[in-house]
Amino acid sequence: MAPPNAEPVMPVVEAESKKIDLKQLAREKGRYLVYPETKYPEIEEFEHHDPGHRADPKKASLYDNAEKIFDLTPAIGTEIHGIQLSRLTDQQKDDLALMVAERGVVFFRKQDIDVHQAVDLGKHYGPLHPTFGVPSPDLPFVHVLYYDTSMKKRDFDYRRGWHTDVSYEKHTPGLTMLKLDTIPSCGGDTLWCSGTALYDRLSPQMQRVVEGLEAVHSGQDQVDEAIRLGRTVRRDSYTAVHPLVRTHPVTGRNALFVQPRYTRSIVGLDQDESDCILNSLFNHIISGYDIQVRFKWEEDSVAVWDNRVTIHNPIFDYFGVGKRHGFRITSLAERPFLGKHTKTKSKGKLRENEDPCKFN
Ligand SMILES: O=C(O)CCC(=O)C(=O)O
Ligand SMILES: [Fe+2]
Repeated sequence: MAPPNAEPVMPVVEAESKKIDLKQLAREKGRYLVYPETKYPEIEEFEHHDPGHRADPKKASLYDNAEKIFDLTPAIGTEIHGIQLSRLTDQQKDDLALMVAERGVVFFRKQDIDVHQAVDLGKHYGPLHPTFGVPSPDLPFVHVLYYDTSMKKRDFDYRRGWHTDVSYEKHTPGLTMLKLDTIPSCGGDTLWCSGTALYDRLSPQMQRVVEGLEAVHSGQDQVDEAIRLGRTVRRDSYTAVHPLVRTHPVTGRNALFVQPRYTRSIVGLDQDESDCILNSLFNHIISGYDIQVRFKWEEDSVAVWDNRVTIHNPIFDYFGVGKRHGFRITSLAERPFLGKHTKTKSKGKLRENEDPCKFN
């Protein structure tokens, strides 16, 4: 482990890194991840300019060039055929940001994008989130997923697997992409739930209750795990306070922003009161079958989701079946805020929240 007072250094820029083929690495070396002894500074505050603001509302750059675009469920999930993420024009990148904001998650198949191109694409959407367990020290923003048959099936409470990525950060992720290049013969699907639909279907009274609340999100269990395994703890703080309802800056829609993985407690309530509200909201996610999509991966599929308006849950049913490998690139967006004027689908028009816009 690095000494506790090691100087934090900013992760280096990937442009200078050597080309690396992760699929080949996974095939030849197995679990190839490294855990560099590097400390990172706190993620600095920044102003987020969402590329979705530059999008064409019709997203013609995608519709006019794809072979096929179709929705997987009414509430969430769209699949695009005939477009390579490795060759998007700037307009297509911006239109994709809007489509992902509106549909929650967008899927692509047979993608040739490599990890270096994915890092470049991710930077279009915001600063990248540095992670633990990387392919090499000069690829600090590449979150690797690797599981094979040597790994023991864990007892896992799937209800608690629902999460939005790294919500313990002050700036939480917006557009996030995951490519899987190796998949087991069956199993390993991933579920996404629409946070927008979760908010919309709360009663107006409950919407007002949750709109007035903030929650503590914590990644302390990841820190504890790093300490247990003797790895460097990258930063000092893994806790943030966020509103329970956040507004998407481009669509103006509100989304429920809690999940069992990282949301710990509601500010100002005692633990019993907080548990009562949070458990009820977690059940709202778990039982929302009609506002979830379940994706069956193929080799070289890519999922692109907006972590501001979705909650996801990987299904670990494939231990003993085969290897599953890929990488995730996570672009940070604005600090979560509850806007003053927001759109609700149920009413189909602008509604003014009673609370002032205190999170901006
Ligand atoms: O394994 C998966 O399908 C998703 C894992 C996950 O939660 C992520 O990459 O953010
Ligand atoms: Fe995740």
